[in-house]
Amino acid sequence: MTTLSRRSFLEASAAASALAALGGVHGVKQAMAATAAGGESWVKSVCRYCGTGCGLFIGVKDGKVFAVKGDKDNHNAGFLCLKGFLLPQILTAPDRCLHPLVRKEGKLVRASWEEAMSLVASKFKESIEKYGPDSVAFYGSGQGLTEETYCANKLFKAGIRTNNVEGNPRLCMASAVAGYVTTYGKDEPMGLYEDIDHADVILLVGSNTAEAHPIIFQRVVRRKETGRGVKVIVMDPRFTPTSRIADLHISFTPGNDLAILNAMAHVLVKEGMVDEGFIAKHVAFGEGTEVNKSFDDYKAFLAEYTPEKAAAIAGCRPEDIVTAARWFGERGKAATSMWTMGLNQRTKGVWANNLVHNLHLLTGKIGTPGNTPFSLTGQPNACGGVRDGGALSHLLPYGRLVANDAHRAEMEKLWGVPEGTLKPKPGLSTVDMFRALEAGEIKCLYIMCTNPGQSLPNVNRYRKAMERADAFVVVAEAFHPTRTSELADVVLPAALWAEKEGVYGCAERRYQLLEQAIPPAGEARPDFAILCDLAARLGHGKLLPFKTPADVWAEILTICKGTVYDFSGMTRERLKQAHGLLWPLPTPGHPGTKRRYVKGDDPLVPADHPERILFYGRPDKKAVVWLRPQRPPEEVPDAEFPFFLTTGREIEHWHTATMTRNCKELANTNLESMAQLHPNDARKLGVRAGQSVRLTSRRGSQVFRVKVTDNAKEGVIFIHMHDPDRMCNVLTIDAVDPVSRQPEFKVCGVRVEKA
Ligand SMILES: Nc1nc2c(c(=O)[nH]1)N[C@H]1C(S)=C(S)[C@@H](COP(=O)(O)OP(=O)(O)OC[C@H]3O[C@@H](n4cnc5c(=O)[nH]c(N)nc54)[C@H](O)[C@@H]3O)O[C@H]1N2
Ligand SMILES: Nc1nc2c(c(=O)[nH]1)N[C@H]1C(S)=C(S)[C@@H](COP(=O)(O)OP(=O)(O)OC[C@H]3O[C@@H](n4cnc5c(=O)[nH]c(N)nc54)[C@H](O)[C@@H]3O)O[C@H]1N2
Ligand code: SF4
Ligand SMILES: [Mo]
Repeated sequence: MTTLSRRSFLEASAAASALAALGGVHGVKQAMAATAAGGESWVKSVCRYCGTGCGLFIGVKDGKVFAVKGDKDNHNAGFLCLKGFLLPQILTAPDRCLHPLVRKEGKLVRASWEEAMSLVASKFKESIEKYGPDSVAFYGSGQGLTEETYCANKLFKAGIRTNNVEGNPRLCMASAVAGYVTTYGKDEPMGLYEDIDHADVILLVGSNTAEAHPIIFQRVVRRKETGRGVKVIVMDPRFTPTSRIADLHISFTPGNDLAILNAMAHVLVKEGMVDEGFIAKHVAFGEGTEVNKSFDDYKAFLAEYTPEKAAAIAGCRPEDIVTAARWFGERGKAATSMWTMGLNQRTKGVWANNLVHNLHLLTGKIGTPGNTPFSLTGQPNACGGVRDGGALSHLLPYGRLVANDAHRAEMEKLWGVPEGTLKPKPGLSTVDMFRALEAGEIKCLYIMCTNPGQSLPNVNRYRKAMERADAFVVVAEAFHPTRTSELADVVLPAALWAEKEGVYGCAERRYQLLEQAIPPAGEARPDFAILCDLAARLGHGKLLPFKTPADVWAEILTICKGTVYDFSGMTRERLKQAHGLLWPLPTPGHPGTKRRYVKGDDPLVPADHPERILFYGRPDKKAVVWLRPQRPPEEVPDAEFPFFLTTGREIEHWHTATMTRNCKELANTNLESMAQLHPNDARKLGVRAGQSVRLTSRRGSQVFRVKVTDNAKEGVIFIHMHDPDRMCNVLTIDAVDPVSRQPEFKVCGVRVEKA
């Protein structure tokens, strides 16, 4: 047993009391009690990385995190993937940002919190006074805690009075949001992970689940191994690790799966696999933005999407489309579909989402075990903080809209601000926001928990915008330097996962509490505390009067009440006890909701409703099958730029790798972005593995080494997004979906030259 020396006891109690001032000491107290007793303690939390949201326990000894272990009582049944397992290493990384930095004479130099915060406040104040509230903006993240994102949203929309509140979910989930909203009237999936265990056919479209959601993939594999005759269909241009378990893999030219999805619907209708009764009761038909079509109109629309025609457009085999439709549509078989960025990061992303929902609505395969259209969320809190919490430029919390008079009036009342405080016009969406920075219209930008200097499309353009002499850029970051912090005027050191407490909401409407395990490193502060400080300095302290994140949560429970998200029964105490809770959960005694819209499960469906399902999100209580034509991506290869470029992830790294490059097992594994070429393309170009090539698009140029791999599709080059030194986003296109405003990271044209 270790005895605590007087010195370390003093340090420990000083740290604890400093934290008590900032709040969130529950876990710390627990850990310190254990430390004082010489033992180790295990603090309940959630993985920092993907939207799978695996539950885990953080092992603390001597005030340090020494390990994590999976939570057996959570949905992940105790399993974690490698990234999750290696989380402890990020906390003590040599490039942790430990104190504020302020740019002086072109260089970022160490400053006190007081100096940094008073500079930030004075710059924001000056800009607001001189140029108005819309001259400032907030750019947040699906990785921020719910309480943090809520505070930022409230400060900017109700305090500063600008709707310029955005976040990286615009790059990620915006098309899924708009897909759910246009089809069902409200955002967020209706199913849950458990549906995988009941599915007979699993359609993975535009999702490299094996690498991006490993623990969900493991569940898919388990279902395939243990269920009888379970079929997995993968639709991805590339032959990914996910496609290795596929019973059917449809590869096609990027951007053309709208034709395939419509052709699947064509086969379902033609072969009588639709559920006429379900359609009559629960489905409406629409085109454009109007819900004014009939089933017959839809059938006429589908007539031209024969499998042959779709296959010719997409470059796949017609018989594969027929097989996919038959497996999906077979009566009595449960169908779950899951999709991610292959559909969302497209200029036709919302339409692609609608087309997946169409398949479920036509067959009635929705809302029963194993039948669900399930968008996989990318980030650990894109659902909880940004989507549900309404921290995008057009949203207000919990399903409310900026442009809706009644919603604004309701939020003004709830927030106790005068009528007319909230502006009716949506703010700028991400790409437009950075263009406004470029144009000098936005003068001050607060960036929190995201690294846009690497992750934006056509990134050099927006890096220049951040570098403008008259732009004041604040970056709250846990590491330095990053490709964004290097451009900042002020860097604020942020406490990291395990160093603060708050709620994350993952893909299946599951909210869970991350407890604090250790004090923040160095002078780092939780984003929550930084935002409260900023609010006070800007004269909006009354709006963020919170002492602890738990205080924020208590307010949030009053804001969600009565909405379709209602989780007002999810008290902090319950979250502490539970291993994740699924909303709606409107009373303290409510068990939570497995399947939304379903009678007997979802508390918002009246118990005496005559049908098994009620799509209460839309005024007519129906879901919409949309007539969405095939359209090509914004930029397709031509003589000058003859290759498709597509970008995405690999299993070892997380986005811009600020965290994963700090794990020794991952640092030397696959961090370098390489141009992944099909062997035939390599031959044609006369290049070999390891040689350097220069890739050029209409926007930029970058040298990469070549990787020759059978995973590639001929004519399509894949580059992962993780490498800060070789950024694929120098090449990507910043064209956006007209509805969701999400950029088309997945498709553009490039040419290749030997370098
Ligand atoms: N290891 C790891 N896991 C992560 C992350 C990470 O950085 N690293 N990030 C998380 C986040 S935020 C997200 S959003 C998710 C993303 O998860 P995924 O979307 O699964 O990952 P991506 O690699 O971006 O893209 C998926 C696939 O889309 C395919 N694709 C390209 N063009 C098309 C097309 O036109 N149609 C179709 N159908 N597919 C196409 C690509 O070939 C690629 O294999 O991952 C999450 N999980
Ligand atoms: N080419 C290409 N580009 C893409 C994509 C793609 O598929 N292809 N995908 C897009 C998608 S889906 C996404 S989600 C984005 C992700 O892009 P980003 O959000 O820019 O990437 P991350 O590396 O996750 O950045 C999170 C940052 O927050 C910091 N951080 C960690 N914890 C904390 C904290 O508690 N507080 C604060 N203040 N900072 C913290 C990390 O160090 C890191 O620098 O990338 C987008 N960009
Ligand atoms: S699957 Fe995602 S949430 Fe689960 S351990 Fe891996 S990275 Fe973390
Ligand atoms: Mo994402």
